[in-house]
Amino acid sequence: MFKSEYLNRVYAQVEARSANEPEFLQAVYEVLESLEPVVEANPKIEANGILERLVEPERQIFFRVPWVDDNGKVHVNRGFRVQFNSAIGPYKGGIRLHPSVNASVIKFLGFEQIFKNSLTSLPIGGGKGGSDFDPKGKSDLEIMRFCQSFMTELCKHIGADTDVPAGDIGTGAREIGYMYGQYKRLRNEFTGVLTGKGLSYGGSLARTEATGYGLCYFVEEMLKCMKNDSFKGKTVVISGSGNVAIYANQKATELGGKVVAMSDSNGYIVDNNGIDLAVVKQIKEVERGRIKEYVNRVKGAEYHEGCAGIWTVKCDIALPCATQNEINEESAKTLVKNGVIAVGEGANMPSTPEAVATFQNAGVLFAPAKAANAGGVATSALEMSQNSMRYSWTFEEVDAKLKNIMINIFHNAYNAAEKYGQKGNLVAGANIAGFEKVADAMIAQGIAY
Ligand code: NDP
Ligand code: 2IT
Repeated sequence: MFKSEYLNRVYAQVEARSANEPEFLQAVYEVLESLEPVVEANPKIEANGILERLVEPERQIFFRVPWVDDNGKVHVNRGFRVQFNSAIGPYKGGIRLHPSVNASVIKFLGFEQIFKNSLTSLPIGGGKGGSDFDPKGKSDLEIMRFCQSFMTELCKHIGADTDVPAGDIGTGAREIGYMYGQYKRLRNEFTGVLTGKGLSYGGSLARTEATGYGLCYFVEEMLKCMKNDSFKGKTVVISGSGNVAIYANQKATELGGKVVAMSDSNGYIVDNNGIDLAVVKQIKEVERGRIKEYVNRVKGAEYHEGCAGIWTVKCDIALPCATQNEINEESAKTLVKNGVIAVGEGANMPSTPEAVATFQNAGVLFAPAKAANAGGVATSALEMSQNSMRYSWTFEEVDAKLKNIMINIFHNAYNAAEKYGQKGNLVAGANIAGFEKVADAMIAQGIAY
């Protein structure tokens, strides 16, 4: 529990209301813990009920998504959009399509998005959405029918100045295209209502690469400033083999690292010569296949069943880029024993609280998700700017802005931690730096009586 009576009261209420939402409780607890010194130093936070308001979404929309498969059978999934906080801009956050999606998962993601989006320094509020629909094994037409049905309801609640969804697990360019087409049809509007769009209809160059690239820019800056080191010559392990993992691999390699392992939800591959990313891209992006196929195409590579085993592969830098709670205490201890020097979270909340503590106590540099993976949403906000201007920047222009944003996020998080007596603790620093701007805006905008 916390030292502050106020924090205990706020958390007790969240626990009572969300007893069966473990991921949401986990995310809230971590932020409240970081904010303890800020709340003590600034009585306006309690006086304005900032934390009670922050932990309760402004609006939650849960809806039925009926769709028909290729055999004419009717299916019903559940759709979610949680509009968490609009103090500093329109709600902004991805759409996750995965069978594990439920209210707890969407709420933890939406809650974290508030602070992440604030850290980007761009004007975007926090939101998240998704469905328990499983895209695996579905035909293109089934995906299209699902996306159209999903958007038929979602379109009533979003808009370019209200709420701007984007990709996440299971939602990439194909799904965004189908959703955008349906929104346009229903509303007769060509606006920047979604980001991660295709380049031919308003997408931004470098958005596809942004999360993975941004993660590596952040980790490179962290290594430089906190250890006088870099990616050069380092062995890197990256979990996942989706959008974030692929472009993290590309940038880590470009910066001089050697990526020796990647995974999907079934298992992981190890290639001590350095993973051939063109082969991974062909399997995952073009064929939508399984990662184990890699060993049939690249000599000397190994495949192991079970995705958690990837953390037993010896490395200097670990970049979890798959999903929440994928690194537990045991995996963290194994990474530390094997000499890991830095961990950068590409996925959202991939390390359990015990894993985070293990890394921090061992002196491993730890880049938390809210800060380290903010490059994706930052570039989404750049896509929104370009759509508003009806203009587009070059790849180099967007990439340069992204790099600058990531470097600034590192320094803002580092400085905030130092200011509150927690030098080097980027978890605390990211939560505090993200929070301060949102709290200021909430105080300035008053409370509706
Ligand atoms: P993708 O759908 O492109 O890829 C997800 C990858 O993670 C796949 O390799 C998938 O394996 C694996 N994975 C998914 N769920 C699980 C699971 N339950 N257990 C083990 N492995 C799993 O998603 P993204 O790359 O876009 O997202 C990855 C992470 O990054 C997520 O946490 C997301 O929230 C976060 N993120 C994404 C951003 C973006 O711009 N896309 C921005 C910021 C964060 P399989 O194919 O077997 O399912
Ligand atoms: O978790 C995330 O930040 C994302 N999935 C990206 C959100 C966005 O709006 O680009």
